[in-house]
Amino acid sequence: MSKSYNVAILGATGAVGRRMIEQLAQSTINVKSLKLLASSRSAGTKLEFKGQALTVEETTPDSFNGIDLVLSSAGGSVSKKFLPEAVKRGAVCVDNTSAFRMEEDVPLVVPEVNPDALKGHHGIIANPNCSTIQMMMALEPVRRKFGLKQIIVSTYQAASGAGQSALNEMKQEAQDFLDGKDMQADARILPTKGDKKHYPLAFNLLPQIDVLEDSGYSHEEWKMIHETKKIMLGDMNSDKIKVTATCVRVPVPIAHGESIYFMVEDTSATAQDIMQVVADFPGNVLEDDIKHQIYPQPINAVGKRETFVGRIRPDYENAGAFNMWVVSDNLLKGAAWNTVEIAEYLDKMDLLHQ
Ligand code: NAP
Ligand code: 3JM
Repeated sequence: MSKSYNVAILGATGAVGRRMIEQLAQSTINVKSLKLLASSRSAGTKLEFKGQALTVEETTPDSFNGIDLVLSSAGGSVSKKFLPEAVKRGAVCVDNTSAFRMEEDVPLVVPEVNPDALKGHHGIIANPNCSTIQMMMALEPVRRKFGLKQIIVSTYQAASGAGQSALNEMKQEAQDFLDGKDMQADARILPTKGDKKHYPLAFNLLPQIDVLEDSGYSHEEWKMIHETKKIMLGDMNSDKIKVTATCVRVPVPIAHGESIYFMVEDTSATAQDIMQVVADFPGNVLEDDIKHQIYPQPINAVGKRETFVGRIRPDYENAGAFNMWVVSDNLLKGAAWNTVEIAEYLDKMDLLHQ
């Protein structure tokens, strides 16, 4: 008989939090009780878990009394404020935000890729950024078999990655555009909430995700580079794999796309070999049949836990280099499902305790 747990979801009313409730209901985790936490704004809201209506509560440090497992997705500052309180009270926290990802004693985990990193946890486990996760799923099987020297990635990131309010904003802009109205006035959140200027996303592309840094890169690009090194090599600053990224927000509601150019160490690898290892990796679906125009598309990935990979082809001008196209639901494998899957691994590995 597996253990049962008192679980709390922090940020339960958000785009990710609502999917955490769904994914937890479908998981192998034996839930003794579930507490739904958010801010005072949505305290009193009722949400359903396994057919039962639960009332959302305002979060306070004492919300975590008696909780074994916290699934957290309410933004970095909320995690920084509350997760140490939850850990103090004995809970294990799986955090979806970037708050703790780069701390040395915090494992950064994609369960199919580096499950053993969970063994070193001290109460907090970080879920990587959505764009990093799907890239790790596509490239880890390649790294294991052929070695990886370099990754050059351009992302095509869905509006929902910036939260429910960003998705609503894009839909309003699209409506206004079609009605012949000015859509500039609707832009209040994107490219990123805290920044000085806001631009419409509907019928547009925004090459800024998260804040822009003095280096010239956006913080999202920085995350992809350093999270990749921490997950694949155990060192966020390793130079063993060179990584660079361009992150772009596109007017797609859900599911991120990525165009990935990569170089392997074993130059005898063929595109067929790459397809084989990608297809054999658990959690991946190879959709690569150019004769029949089969390739991954966001509209087909929505609601799925898998990572979809296609358009795998060699760079005929550069031995050992390839291109691929990767799509996954940013709210599921990129966030809620990867978090719940980490909790399933912690349970199975008997690590759901401090
Ligand atoms: P969202 O739709 O805006 O939802 C935000 C959630 O946080 C809501 O439940 C909100 O509750 C809650 N919240 C806000 N301030 C709070 C506070 N002071 N105390 C308690 N709860 C508070 O955003 P989302 O898309 O679900 O994303 C949430 C967070 O998850 C992001 O900020 C990000 O850090 C992380 N995330 C990670 C990934 C990833 O790549 N792994 C992807 C997406 C998001 P109210 O209803 O009360 O406002
Ligand atoms: C994805 O702290 C915040 O306001 C959230 C910003 C955010 C993050 C983050 O940095 O945690 C929005 C969307 C992420 C992420 O996963 O890195």
